[in-house]
Amino acid sequence: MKKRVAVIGAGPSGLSVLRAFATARNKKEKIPEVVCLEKQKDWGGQWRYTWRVGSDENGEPVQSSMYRFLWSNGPKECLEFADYSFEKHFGKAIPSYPPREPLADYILGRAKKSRVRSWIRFESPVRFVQANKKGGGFTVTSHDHKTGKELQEQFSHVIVASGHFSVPNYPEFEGIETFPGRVLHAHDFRSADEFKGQHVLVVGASYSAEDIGLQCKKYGAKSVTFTYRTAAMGFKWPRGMDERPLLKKVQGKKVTFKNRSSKEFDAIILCTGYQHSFPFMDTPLRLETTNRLYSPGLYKGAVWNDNPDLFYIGMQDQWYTFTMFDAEAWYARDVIQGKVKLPPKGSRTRDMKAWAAREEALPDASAMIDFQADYVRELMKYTDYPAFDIELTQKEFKKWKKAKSDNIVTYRNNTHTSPVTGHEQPAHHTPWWKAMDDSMKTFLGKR
Ligand code: FAD
Ligand code: NA7
Repeated sequence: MKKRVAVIGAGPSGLSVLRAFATARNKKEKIPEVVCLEKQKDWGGQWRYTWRVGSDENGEPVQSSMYRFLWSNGPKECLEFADYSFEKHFGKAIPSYPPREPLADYILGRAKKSRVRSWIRFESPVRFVQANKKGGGFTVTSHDHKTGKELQEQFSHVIVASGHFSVPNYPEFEGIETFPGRVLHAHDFRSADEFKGQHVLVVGASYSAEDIGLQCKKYGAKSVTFTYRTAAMGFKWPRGMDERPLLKKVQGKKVTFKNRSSKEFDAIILCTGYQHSFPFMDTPLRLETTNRLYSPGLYKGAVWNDNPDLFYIGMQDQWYTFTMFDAEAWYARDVIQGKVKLPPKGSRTRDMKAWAAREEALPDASAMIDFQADYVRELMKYTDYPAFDIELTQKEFKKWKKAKSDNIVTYRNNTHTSPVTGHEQPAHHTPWWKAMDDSMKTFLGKR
């Protein structure tokens, strides 16, 4: 079968794949036809903010879980593209924790320079991917919303880059149906100022809970109470914020917790994570996993071990993001290009088991950071993805973790050093807690 590659999704992971092929093309390598099928009207994935919740204009499920006033929750230096620095994009060094808009501008800035937009078919959700019974390759069925037609096409390779922070995990709690206020999942949270003057209950103890809770307080909620299943986040929260064990039952406005305390709330926000959901993949090709650092079934975290013409990009729990997607994309590209030869299935399985066993034994966050850094290093060994100072990013991640535990409100005022240019980045003109305007103009300008 002639090589022809389908990429599902034009978010950061899909764009990394397109960049990888464009880089090979620019080096005069012969590359196959690449067709990126994207369900939305435009590129950017999660970073394409929408006011919509539920369905988009075509009736497709809304992808983005991002909200107004979202600022990077980690130092941008730890996600910086090795082949396209922030300084190159903005023409100057910028503070380490940008809001969504400048970050989206950076991601799309590289995509535009890659000259790959013509490879993307927008408003084309993939409905089904099936391995062909004879002759190899895949039959990919997609729907073209512009023509209203369904399309069946043949591809030698499929790369799934459809993200995994869009399908909410909704737990059930006794009596929650009697709650008179708003109950929403983080996926549908759009603006913290909606909760001004309210007593807000946030369920969950991870990134979304931490950030959405803080946002609500920053924009005027009267109080924010977090409720955790396994362990409290344990930060030193500003006044009016506290953490309690998991809620036990809801009776109207009153919520009772496992430690028998109770409180009345005006709104409940479920920050209870997301499901990896690939209903469009035929069962033998479907990744089934929770949010973990080494996804089962994926050799080198990216190649479907049972059929190595299929790849999944960006499916891990993420410390590293864009750099890791790049490392995976370059690796997948070179497998497809025949430059990286895969070992037989038995050795691949052994390699996967070793990584999974290492993941199981990780004692703490610092070890997880090192694990994922080693994973990125491992992939980079095989390709020409440009070198960058990974060791520095490990240090910067740990500095960030410490700063958060020292003070959850001020960590975003810190500065970090770029692993690409080696330059320390400047401080922002306004402390994050006081920075209410998250527009790119204000962020990049002077106060
Ligand atoms: P996505 O961004 O989800 O993109 C997937 C793309 O696939 C979308 O364009 C979607 O429309 C498309 N798609 C899905 N299904 C189909 C289909 N069937 N057919 C065709 N197309 C399809 N990361 C950071 O580095 N820093 C941060 O500060 C940060 N903050 C975050 C805050 C929130 C609230 C969330 C949810 C995530 C955050 N992340 C952050 C992580 C974020 O997920 C990644 O940065 C990145 O967006 C992942 O890229 P992706 O391409 O894998 O997935
Ligand atoms: P995560 O990191 O997957 O965290 C999900 C949280 O939800 C976690 O604290 C879970 O508790 C909690 N959870 C899940 N199910 C339940 C039930 N049934 N009851 C109570 N609590 C529950 O998702 P996030 O949305 O925080 O982060 C995902 C991405 O979005 C991340 O990359 C960010 O950058 C933004 P646990 O601790 O497992 O007991």
